[in-house]
Amino acid sequence: MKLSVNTVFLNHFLLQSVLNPASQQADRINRLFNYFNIAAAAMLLLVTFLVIYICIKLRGKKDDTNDPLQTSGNKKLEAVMIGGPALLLAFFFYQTVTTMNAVSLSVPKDRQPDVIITGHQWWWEVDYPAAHVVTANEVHLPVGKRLLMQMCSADVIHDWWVPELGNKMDLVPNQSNYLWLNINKPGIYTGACSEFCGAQHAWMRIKVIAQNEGDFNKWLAANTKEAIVPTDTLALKGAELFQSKTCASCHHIQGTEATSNIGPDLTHLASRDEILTGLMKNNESNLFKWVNNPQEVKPGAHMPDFNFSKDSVNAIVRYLEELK
Ligand code: HEC
Ligand SMILES: [Cu+2]
Repeated sequence: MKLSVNTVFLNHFLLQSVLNPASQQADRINRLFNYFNIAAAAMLLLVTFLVIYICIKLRGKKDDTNDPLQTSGNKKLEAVMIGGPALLLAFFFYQTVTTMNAVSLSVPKDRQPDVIITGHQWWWEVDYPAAHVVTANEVHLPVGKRLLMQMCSADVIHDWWVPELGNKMDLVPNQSNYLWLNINKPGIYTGACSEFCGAQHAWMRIKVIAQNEGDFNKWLAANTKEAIVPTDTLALKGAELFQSKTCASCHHIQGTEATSNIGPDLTHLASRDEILTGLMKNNESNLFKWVNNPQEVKPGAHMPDFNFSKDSVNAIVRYLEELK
């Protein structure tokens, strides 16, 4: 288990960079960031040059006994020293305001969000209201469309940040915040909750799967379907246990009596690559570990230990693996 956790962990870190903008919004922010960098580098060079130049040129000579020449009041120099920074400030003020305007436009009254993201301790609920699709943790989004994301929280303040896709947005209880997003190129973009939100904050990772519109629509269509009804006996037993052993009171499986959103939607769990927001690969042995002893896998997670027999866990896992 150690190894699989570590590789997933590394991927999540290595892939995140503000220097690879992949959305229109990230492009704008990145351009502003570059302006600041260029100005700061020029300033550093200028000051360094002046310090060195003055040290060499104006240092005391061997036979100097008098104080150096004292001067004061140089109108031209003062004008440059006040005017220069003032111009720079004005330039950056203008650039910052236009960037903010381009990135965080206000939301027209009748514009419905394309996606509603709800932060939970410690996972993400992902709702596509127009298609009546709800899923969790892996956020599929189409490339080349202007998306409006509504950001909410079910408990405490969380913060959405996927560096390649641009700005952060807080998810605040009893309030909706909005994020505009035009993704430029397909890919997998990772991020993390960026506002400390409790014990497992560090394992509240974000995974955005940006797809061409065709692929995205295929995925969406597959996710509008109800969950598969299992056919083999072990999975059927698992489905029964799922409904009778309180799993159903926290999870949603479309087409069954499980309709709660205290935990992630599991309707198409088996179609996701990872579970527990990136903590583990989604496979039989990891699902077994999780259902068998959630508190050991993700301590503090809001899913209790059940003390199931090994057979019961096997049955449940078989069922979960059928939820394609
Ligand atoms: C008290 C509420 C609660 C109950 C009862 C519960 N769960 Fe959960 N479950 C959660 C929460 C909350 C999470 C998310 C944990 C996290 O990532 O921090 C979760 C996560 C999961 C996941 C991982 C989903 C993903 O995409 O990462 C699976 C699978 C799961 N639960 C299966 C079950 C099964 C099977 C049962 C019954 C044996 C069950 N749960 C009972 C609350 C619950
Ligand atoms: Cu969080």
